[in-house]
Parts: sequence; structure tokens; C-alpha cells
Amino acid sequence: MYKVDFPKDFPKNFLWGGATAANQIEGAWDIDGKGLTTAEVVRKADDRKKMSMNIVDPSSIKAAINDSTTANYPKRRGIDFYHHYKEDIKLFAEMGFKVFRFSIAWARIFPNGDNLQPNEKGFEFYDRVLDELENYGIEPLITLSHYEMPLALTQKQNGWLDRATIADFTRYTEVVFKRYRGRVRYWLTFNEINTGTWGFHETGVVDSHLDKKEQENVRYQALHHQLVASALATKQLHEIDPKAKMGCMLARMQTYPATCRPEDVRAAQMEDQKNLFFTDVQARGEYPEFMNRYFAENGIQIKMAEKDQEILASSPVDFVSFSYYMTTVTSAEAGEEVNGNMATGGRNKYLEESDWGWQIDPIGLRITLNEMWDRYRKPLFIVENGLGALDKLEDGKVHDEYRIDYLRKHIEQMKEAIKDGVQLMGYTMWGPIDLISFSTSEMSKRYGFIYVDQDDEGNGSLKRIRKDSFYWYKKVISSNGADLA
Ligand code: BGP
Repeated sequence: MYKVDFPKDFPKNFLWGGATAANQIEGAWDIDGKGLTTAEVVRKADDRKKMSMNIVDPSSIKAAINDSTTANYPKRRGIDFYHHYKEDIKLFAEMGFKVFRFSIAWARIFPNGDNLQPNEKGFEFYDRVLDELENYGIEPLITLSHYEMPLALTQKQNGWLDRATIADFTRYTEVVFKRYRGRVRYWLTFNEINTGTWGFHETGVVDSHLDKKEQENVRYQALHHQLVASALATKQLHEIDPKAKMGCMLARMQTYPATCRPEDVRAAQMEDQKNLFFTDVQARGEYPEFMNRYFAENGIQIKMAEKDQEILASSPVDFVSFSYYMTTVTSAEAGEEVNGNMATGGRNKYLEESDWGWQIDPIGLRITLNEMWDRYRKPLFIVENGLGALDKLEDGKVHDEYRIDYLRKHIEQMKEAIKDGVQLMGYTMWGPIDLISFSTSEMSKRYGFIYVDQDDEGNGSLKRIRKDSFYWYKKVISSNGADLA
């Protein structure tokens, strides 16, 4: 008789933890030989519900370079993880973290991006972070490029638009892989690679002088270079450290058809395909047909070198990772739009929204996990998920039951997906410690289990305080996801 056997729970070696990015936590922006990064010239948003990342042009970059303070550029100060890393990692260990996701700032290693010799002082900081993680048996998961690159590469060759950046990047990845051979098992190339279609923050390309059509062309060209660089880095890693695993990373934007009208269903399918396109290339090793058609019909011409297709095909990633915050709705006609991480999309009347208008959809996570598992058949890793909220510190405590509720509902759906047969390696919630917001550069959009005493202007003692969710997550990890109460 056919025996029904399916996984009932989180696997024993499930990687629970948290995720951060260098430009949102480190601070120490101008010491130990570090070069200025693209993230450090993006001014904080004037309107906290609007993203600032697209307002970058040659004159705003010039103004930023001439401004040597952190006042308008909070990513220069972060939460001073550079000097607090011991204390912070100790707190992660207290919660029982199995894994900590962070990124290396390329400009700490190669200040101008095209230097031939790495900056030893920059490496030493990451050596110390890895030592500390090893002390507590926490597995590192390192992103090689998380929304920043040496600004000098933007000035010299307009970032990733120039093919020369591939060689600059692989020179950086090679020294990093060699330095950390045997010490780091999990790597990611580009954070939320698909958001390069939104501009500067991901590719370092200044294209504000172009019209929309030209911008689209330029962005897909820059992204092609990243896709090739990502495949080359994967190949390098496999050669330098055969036991290590490389993942790709997508800002997953699951979308639903606005109605069951076939025109809407088709429009949603196309939106979804355009989102998954990046993972298709990185996990399957080739440009999918639907995207080739989209490029042809929209006048997008991507210059490829002769060997590019071979490079993409030869080095697919080992696992597939993504961030998951929200879902949207797509209709064949334009409708009412909501905000979201990097994107806007249609409103879904069945969902609640965060204070920043991001639509909260735990069941969507199960849907996404199933779809991605079906499509790629590679282990999945949720490397970001969380709730940005306005926390209140009262008598030295933060009662953030809204955050617990958000996370609990998402973890419940992860468990359902595992029972559906999805192979899920781990979960690093976004921002285990309060940090500078990516999209608005404010401090008061908090995600953490750990409160950091700093306001939007950079005032505060930087003291770290455990929130209620800190104790909750500790219990979740120690029970391997069984106790979500
Ligand atoms: C993701 C980015 C992160 C991050 C998170 C939350 O898209 O990878 O860097 O910050 O979103 O976004 P925000 O900080 O804008 O709330």
C-alpha cells in the first residue's frame, strides 16, 4: 500500500538567525582605509513613506562628497556595529542564533574598487567578526554585495553599466574567498538583484538623465553584467573552497491577479515571471524565453560577450534565497497602488498593511515557498522577513507583541510549506538589531529584537536593550520552531 510520509516539522539542522547589511549597521565610514560607497551618498528621505534611493544624479553625488558629516547620510553612521560587534554577537548568541547574515563592504577591501592590492585593515575587521561568531558556534552567511559598492567605480565607469566592473568584482571575490576558505560555508552574491531594475542603489548606475525606455535598457544591461559576475564568483568559490555553497538572492514579489478575468491572470503571470527571471538565470543558467521575448518587444538590447551564455550555464547557484515582506495585486489595467520594499503594486483589500503601507501576507509566504521549490528544486533559504514598526521604549522595555504576531504567522506558514515538501534550509529575519532603514535611511523604522538607543538625527547612547520579542525568538529557536506561543 502507498505509504504517506511527509516531513512534519523543521529539520534538526535548521538555520535560525538574523540578517543585516554593512551599510545599515557598521558606521565607521571613513576609517581604516575604507573608500566612500554608493550607499553613503544617498540622502535620507524627506518623506519617510517615500524612498530616496532614486534621487541620485551627478550633482547630488558631488554635494555628498563635499559634505563630510553624517547628518544627511545616516548610512555613514549605522549603529556603529564596527565598534559594538562583540556585544551584538553576544546578544545574538544569547538568543541561540545558528546563523548570522551580514555583508562585506567591498570598499573596505578595495577602497576604489579597482585597486590591485586589498586593504588589510578592512579585512581585519571581518576577521574579528568571524572569530567572534566562531566563539559562539554561529554560522556566517555572507552577502558579497548588499546595496553598495565603491563610489569610485560609479565615477570612473558608471558602476555596473561598464563590463570592466565584472573584473573588479571578481578580483574582490577571489581575495575574499581565499582569505575565508574553510571558515564560511554560505555565501550570497548580490542582495535582491532584481531591484537593479529600480536604479542606482543596486547597480551604482547614474541614469537620471535618461528617459524611462533608455533607463530600462541601461538597467538590464548593468544587471546582465551582475548575472555574469555572479556566475563567475560561483565558479571561483567552487574552485577555491569546494565545500562552500553559493546562493542567489531575490526580493520576491509574489503577485496575485486582481480578478479571475484571464487578462488579469495573464498580467499577474507576466509580473511574476519578470520577478523570477533573475533566479531563473542564476539557478537554471540561462535567460528564459519569455524574457527574451519581452526584451525584443520592448526594444531592449543587451550586449553580451561571446562566452556569456556559456558562463551562465556552467555555474548555477547551489541554493536559492529570497526576502519576503509582502505581496501585491496585478491587474491588466492600472489600479490603486500601495508602497512596498522597492516596489509599488496593486492594493489587496483582504490584507492589512504595516505603518509604511507594506501589505502583510503570511499565507503568501507558503504560496511563494511552494512555487519556488516547484520551479527550482534547490534548497530554499528565507534570508529576510520582518516588520518595520515604530517601537516605544517604556521604563527600559519594548512591548512589541505586533512584531511577535507578524513573525509567528510567517513561521507558521513556513512550517506548513515544509509539510508540503519544500526543502527549507533556514530563516534569517531582517534586522535582528535595530538598524538604519534601507529605503528611507531613518532609524525609527525598527525591525529588531534588540532596541538601539539612537534617533533619526543620530542622537542617543547606542545602548542595546532586549525587547519582548528577544525572549520570544529565543524560545522559538530553542524549541526548533515548535513553541511559537
Ligand atoms: C530589503 C533590503 C534590506 C532592508 C529591508 C527592509 O529590501 O534588502 O536592506 O533594509 O528590505 O527595508 P527598509 O529598511 O527600507 O524597511
